[in-house]
Amino acid sequence: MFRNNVKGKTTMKVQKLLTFASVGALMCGLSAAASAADWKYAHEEYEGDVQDVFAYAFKEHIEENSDHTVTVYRFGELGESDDIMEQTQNGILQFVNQSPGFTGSLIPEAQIFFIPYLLPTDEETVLEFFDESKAINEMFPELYAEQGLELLKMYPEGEMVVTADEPITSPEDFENKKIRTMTNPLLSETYNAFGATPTPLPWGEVYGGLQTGIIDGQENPIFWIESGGLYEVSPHLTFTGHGWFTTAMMANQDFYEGLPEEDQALVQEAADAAYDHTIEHIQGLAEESLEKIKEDSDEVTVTRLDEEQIQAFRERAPQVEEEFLEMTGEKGEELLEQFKADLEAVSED
Ligand code: 6CS
Repeated sequence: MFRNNVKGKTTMKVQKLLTFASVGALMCGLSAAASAADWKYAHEEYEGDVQDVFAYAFKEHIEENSDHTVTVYRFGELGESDDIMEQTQNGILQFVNQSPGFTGSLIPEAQIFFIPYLLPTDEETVLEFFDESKAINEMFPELYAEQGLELLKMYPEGEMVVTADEPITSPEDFENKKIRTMTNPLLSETYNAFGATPTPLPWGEVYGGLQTGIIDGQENPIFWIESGGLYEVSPHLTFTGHGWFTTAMMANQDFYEGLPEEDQALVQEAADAAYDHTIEHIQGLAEESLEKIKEDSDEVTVTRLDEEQIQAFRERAPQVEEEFLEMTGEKGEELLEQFKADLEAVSED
């Protein structure tokens, strides 16, 4: 893992140079790559993390069932999340995994995942929702298609947990706290509503920001708090129950539509296989990661908000929902309605 926080130490300058060099190399190899059918796939995480597990399961399925190969690029190899999305839209990469946390400016409706307390905390219900939701499986593909992207899967990575320099039990505790958010406007609204000062930053600046006190906290799933060593520099963990880290895996649509039918089917099957494998992988992952954190640090505290404490945050959710509707108009309203209907359907079982 990246205990020494490679991303924190790598200066932006060096990272940009690396990105430039790597993208240049990709472009030079582009025509050869197309005929050799070596598909390039970038994601936002590190070796063994959830998006990496998905990517390697996808690669394995493709390579076991065809002559094609898949080259996987992890965080930092080709730049930040925004860079790999741009490279995919430009056709330099064929596949990308980008979390809606960074897709907000491109597809404002993808910010729906940041309306707090919309998704339940119960893992089984959430997994059933992703499997069966019309909003996820039918409406989102249309929204991504408008941006030249063939959405192959959306999947949850884990429940969001807040880490900070002090335990957070109420909106008052968030006062004057600079909380790092992924770079989408609605997530800033959520933390505004929660009483904090939202500070949108790309991932590469988070560990260093916490270490130097530029930010006072952040949110992420437990596996990432563990694998990134975030608890070392932000040791007070609070389960607020307000949402899940969700992500999306997709292809450049021109590339996908240009594939022969059998290759399109192969890609769909590989995405299905990777999804099943990843869903299995995430079950129990948060508990395991929390154990590792507790074993490694005496400083860490874990706070699970009770119903009354949660209520103080939950009652601030409607203003974020309103903001979402303002940002997304009719399309967002339709999506939200379907999202809620799909949630109700799985919650009733
Ligand atoms: O907080 C972030 O920016 C990162 N969190 C996760 C779980 N995956 C990738 C993302 O960049």
